[in-house]
Amino acid sequence: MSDAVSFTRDGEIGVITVANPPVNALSQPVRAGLKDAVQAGLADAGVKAMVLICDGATFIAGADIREFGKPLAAPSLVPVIDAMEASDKPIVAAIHGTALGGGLEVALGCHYRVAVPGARVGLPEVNLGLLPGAGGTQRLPRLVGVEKALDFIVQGTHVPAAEARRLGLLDELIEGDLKTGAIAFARRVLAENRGVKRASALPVAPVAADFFANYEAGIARRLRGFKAPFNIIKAVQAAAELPFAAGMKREAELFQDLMTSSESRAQRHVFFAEREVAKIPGLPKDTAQREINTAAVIGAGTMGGGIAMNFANAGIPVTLLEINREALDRGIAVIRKNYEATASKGRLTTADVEKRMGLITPSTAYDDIKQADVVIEAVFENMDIKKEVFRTLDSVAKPGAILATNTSTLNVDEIASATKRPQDVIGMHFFSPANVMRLLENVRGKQTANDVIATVMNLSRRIGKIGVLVGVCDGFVGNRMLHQRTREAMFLVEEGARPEQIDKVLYDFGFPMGPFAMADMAGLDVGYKVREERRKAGKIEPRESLWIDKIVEMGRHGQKTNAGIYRYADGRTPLPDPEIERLIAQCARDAGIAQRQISDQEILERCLYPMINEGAKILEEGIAARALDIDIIWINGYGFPAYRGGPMFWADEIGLKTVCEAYRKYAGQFGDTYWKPAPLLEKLAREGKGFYDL
Ligand code: 3H9
Repeated sequence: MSDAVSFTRDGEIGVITVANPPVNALSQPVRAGLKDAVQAGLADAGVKAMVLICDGATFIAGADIREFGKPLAAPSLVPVIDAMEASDKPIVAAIHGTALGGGLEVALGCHYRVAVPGARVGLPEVNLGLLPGAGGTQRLPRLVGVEKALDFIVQGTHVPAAEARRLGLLDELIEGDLKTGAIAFARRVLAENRGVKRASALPVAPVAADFFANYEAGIARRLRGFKAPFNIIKAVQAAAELPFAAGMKREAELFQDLMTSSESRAQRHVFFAEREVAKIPGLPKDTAQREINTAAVIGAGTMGGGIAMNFANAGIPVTLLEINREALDRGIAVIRKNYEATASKGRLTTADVEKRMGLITPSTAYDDIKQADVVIEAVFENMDIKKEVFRTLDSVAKPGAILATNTSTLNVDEIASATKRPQDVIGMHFFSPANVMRLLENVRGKQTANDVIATVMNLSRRIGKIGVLVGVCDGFVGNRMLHQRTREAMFLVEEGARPEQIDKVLYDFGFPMGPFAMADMAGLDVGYKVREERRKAGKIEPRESLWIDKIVEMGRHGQKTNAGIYRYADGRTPLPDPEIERLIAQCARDAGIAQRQISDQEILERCLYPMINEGAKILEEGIAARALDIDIIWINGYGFPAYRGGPMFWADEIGLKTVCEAYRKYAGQFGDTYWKPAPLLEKLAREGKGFYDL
């Protein structure tokens, strides 16, 4: 056998044990070991049945993703599973932790499956831009039916054992010791002469002729741009229409098609990047952490309320502080309404709602937050107000409490300077709606202590967020790059592109909506106020685009006033408005700009390349430590399509030379005020390298 797989005996039951930490992935030694173990069991006349079980925290969590993209060392997984299924001695998969992807496919190749109640099973390959390529698309429909199998594989969720048992995917749930229970189950199979139950031999229950076309139509909009869900439908259709062997062949072709696709390359990159962001360069893994048992949030507005919900959801008691009693009551009512809406969709029980509400303590007195381990300020975005709050926090918070600001634009160091403990101050920039959006930009100040950073990064994970560490600068990483896109989009409109054309180009690229539809949704008055402040502070842009401000001055603030850049007949569908078209044309004339036809390609380049260039500056300045930090921010906070891997990964895919050449072209056309490539971008392009070669 191999070190990764062992074979022992418990009387007439052969026990195959996989031990390949951390997640028992199906690396080559595991595949080879499984093959040998089954052969050993078959060769041993004393063995009548076998149990497959795993050491460590989990059952096999899938193929070894690190082996992808390279030639696969033999044996490949399919023949290993086929050999297991072909065994005439029953094999029982004993599942704990998670049986995922290739891991579940191994279990589906076994004749029986038992699991501890806390186990979860799933075929999450879709999240890596793949499909289950070791028989999952062929065996699962035979066990649970076509529709359930499709939902299971297209959604890629980790399904709890009890539900998997109901679906018919598991044969039994084992309370108590899994190994003992699984061996007892195998003995029962023998005693009752149940024989081998091969999933591949089961028929597939027929579905309506238009079932697959309808299924595809049902997901087409939501999953546009992703390739894997559509290949999955084809593979499951093959299971329904072809004999098992032919279906397996089709599955292999569709799997290979995905494996070599740019979409899967990007999604695999995202899988590792999401884990990598938690590892901070220069911050030792064993950095001590502060204990976080209680939290407080200052400000019960939309943001503060959403932030408090994250703590309650994670079971951490949180005090929500708001000086104004009415605002506090309103904030608490909104939180309750949010929870009740979730409960009405069946995603929370009434008891859960009460439990979470019970974890949120409303307060109007700073005295009540004296004992909080972490305090997050979410008050109005104004430096003087924030400083005032931090001065107060400095005087009331217990020593060692982490003092965080949710600012999205202001200088964290300046906020920290209002305290005598800048080492305890950090930014925690949540994205709206704060209880939904996964991204958390954690902003390290000049003096933020290492243990504060380590604690906040870990806390992000505890409250279900993906925390990315960034440094202090105007707009941090996300908004600083977004600013570039917004500026060019406004210029493009002035030069003759229609707002709806720009929105469509970015929507088709894969963003959930275009910048102008988004601006109308967020409210145009917000950006207006920011620009006003900037102008008052004397920060005048070399080229100012005034048309949006004119729209705001007409009282059109976006969706909430039923009119903004677009008009809204039904309150939410953006419709182009001839009045706005005339206004834009007039603004262009006033600015001496001749309007022209603008190609979709120019729109894409001018909206996205400046973001990449800004990303290069952000890396040069050390505001983000790695390109992957930027990519994870954009995917989780701004809807950059995961199947393109994030702006920096995408830039590497198209080649930095291409980006640089476009910069030169636009500098020739518009001057280099906004079209000067960052030194890092130029250097990498010259060297034929990408951001991920750094
Ligand atoms: C597949 O199976 C294809 C087949 O259908 C077809 C074959 C022909 N491989 O997430 P964690 C690493 S596709 C390699 O932090 P958790 C991970 O990078 C696969 N490495 O832990 C991390 O490394 P590090 C289908 C893997 O407890 C460490 O393990 N399966 C793999 O929060 C710990 O991971 C999946 O998509 C892997 N498959 O969550 C499952 N998985 O410490 C993917 C993890 O160096 N995995 N690593 O940063 C997961 O969903 C979670 O890791 C799991 C544990 C739930 C298992």
